[in-house]
Amino acid sequence: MSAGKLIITAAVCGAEVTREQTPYIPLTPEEIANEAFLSYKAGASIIHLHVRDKFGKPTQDVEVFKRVVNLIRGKCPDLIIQVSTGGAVGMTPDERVQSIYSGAEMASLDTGTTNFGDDIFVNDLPLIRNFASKMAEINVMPEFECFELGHISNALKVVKEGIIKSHLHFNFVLGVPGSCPADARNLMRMIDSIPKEATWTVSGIGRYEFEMAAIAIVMGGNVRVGLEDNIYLSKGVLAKSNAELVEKVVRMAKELGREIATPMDARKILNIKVS
Ligand code: KMH
Ligand code: ZN
Repeated sequence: MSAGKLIITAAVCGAEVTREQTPYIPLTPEEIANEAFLSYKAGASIIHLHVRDKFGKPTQDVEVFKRVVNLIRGKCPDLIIQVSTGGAVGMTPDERVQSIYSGAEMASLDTGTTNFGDDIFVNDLPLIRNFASKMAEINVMPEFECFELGHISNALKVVKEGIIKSHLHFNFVLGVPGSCPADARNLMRMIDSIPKEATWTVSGIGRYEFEMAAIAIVMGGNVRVGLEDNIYLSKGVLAKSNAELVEKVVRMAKELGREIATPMDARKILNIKVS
């Protein structure tokens, strides 16, 4: 099978990871933008973006998002910025959706409710439709975040309802405690459930990050890595930067004969114009 270029997404910060878990998690706008830059230099073409407040806690404040989006654009204008509308568990929908008004061209759209460790991450259909309509209104492209097989059905339902007109791009998030386990058969089932013209990426959580990446590289999918999903470069070795995680995927892809997409390549594949 000849696969196209590999889009690498770097999820540089997330909402949950703390300095106690790793000293390398970026928290301030400058640190987050710098990690985005280093990831871009390493081969990432999309940044999945969460931001933190001045105490290092997750926030969806649009002003903070705007600040980080502008800082990133200043360093790497062609990089695709995908803001999170997932935020953190317990945030209200209104709070979560603010991020789409930050000037980014893409946003995550979580298409179903799931257990999330001890918590429940709530994404019912009215919320999904609401976020999808708001994104469509301002031409922000969604990436469907699917933690379970049924989340693909929800995404396709919203597409069928005509709310989404953009290219269909899925992210299979596998290995969140309490949600769908990260294994090859589960991933295959998800790949088989999306339309032929859609593209997909995989986020293997924790120690599954590189295992899932390897499968995506050979199956013609795309890969998300980053400290949001996994803080280790290898067993017991903390990644000192998101760039180290991206570099590892680049090495794996090279060994397996897959070329890395530049941000402009990724824009072409996903049909996203330069902002
Ligand atoms: N922080 C998680 C509860 C997303 O960015 O869209 C949700 C999340 C998904 O990270
Ligand atoms: Zn996220």
